[in-house]
Amino acid sequence: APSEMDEKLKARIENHPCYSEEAHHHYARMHVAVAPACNIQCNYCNRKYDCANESRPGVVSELLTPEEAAHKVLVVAGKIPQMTVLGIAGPGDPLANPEKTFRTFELIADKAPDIKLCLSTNGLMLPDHVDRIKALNVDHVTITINMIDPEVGEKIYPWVHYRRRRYRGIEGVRILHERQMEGLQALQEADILCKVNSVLIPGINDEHMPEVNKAIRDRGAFLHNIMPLISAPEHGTYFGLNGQRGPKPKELKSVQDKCSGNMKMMRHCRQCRADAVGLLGEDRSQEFTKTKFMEME
Ligand code: CLF
Ligand code: SF4
Repeated sequence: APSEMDEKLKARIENHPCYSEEAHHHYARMHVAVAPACNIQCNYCNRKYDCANESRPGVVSELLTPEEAAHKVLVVAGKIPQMTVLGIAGPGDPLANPEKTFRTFELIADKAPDIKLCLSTNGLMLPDHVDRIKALNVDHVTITINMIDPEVGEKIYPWVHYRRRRYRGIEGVRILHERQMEGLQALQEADILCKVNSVLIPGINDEHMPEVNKAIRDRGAFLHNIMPLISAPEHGTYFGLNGQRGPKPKELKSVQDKCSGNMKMMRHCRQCRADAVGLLGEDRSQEFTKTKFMEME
């Protein structure tokens, strides 16, 4: 029965600050920045900064080795008792750095088995790794899906690097799209919870968003997080295409509202940095820089 399903889902998300709106006041998450490489190019990305698919552009997170990351997680968990979720979300794409990402998860699962593991990806390599994700007990995955129509995608992604070859233009976008849909379906089959992030880019994918919403809903995603493109003129660049601006709050809300009749929308995303620590909306990353946490027990 659907209500029984809802109860089960509720139990699975109730202490995840991103997946449950109520939870974000009481439960904290942290990210460890162990994944520097990326395998696609988004037009809105400036690679000097964190991956904008999950994170706030214009922020440079401190890169850690898996061992340093595991040490940091234990230190933070000892100081912040509400810490329930550990996510890997950059600064590049976690699945473009599979050895680093999975090594980090293994170390943490071994030393702190109560911490839930979470992963955010552009989806290109996801189908190859679903078995490993399942085996490591990662039950929450986020895929950033900005389009389901390669003609829209052509305006967002200039190239995709896949199995040692670079594909430009629509050819690359088609691969990305097929892999995202395949990955989504594989997560559903493996019973791994999936949220979809979409970066809203006015004039590019705003009118297309209800179609994206329908496609992901049909393939089992349970939460849709439509995030604003953030342009950052203070860094000398407008993130995006030919000086593309981010949506106004009203524009964002209107697209979220259009999709909200169909599935649960996330509206409390804080576009965290790849080394974020604490409750959503509080940034304690500076308390736990490498020089500081390496000294802490
Ligand atoms: Fe991190 Fe992302 Fe997991 Fe959350 S953040 S990997 S799902 S644990 Fe959350 Fe931050 Fe928004 Fe991400 S508020 S940017 S949605
Ligand atoms: Fe940049 Fe993230 Fe896009 Fe890679 S996936 S190009 S890191 S925004």
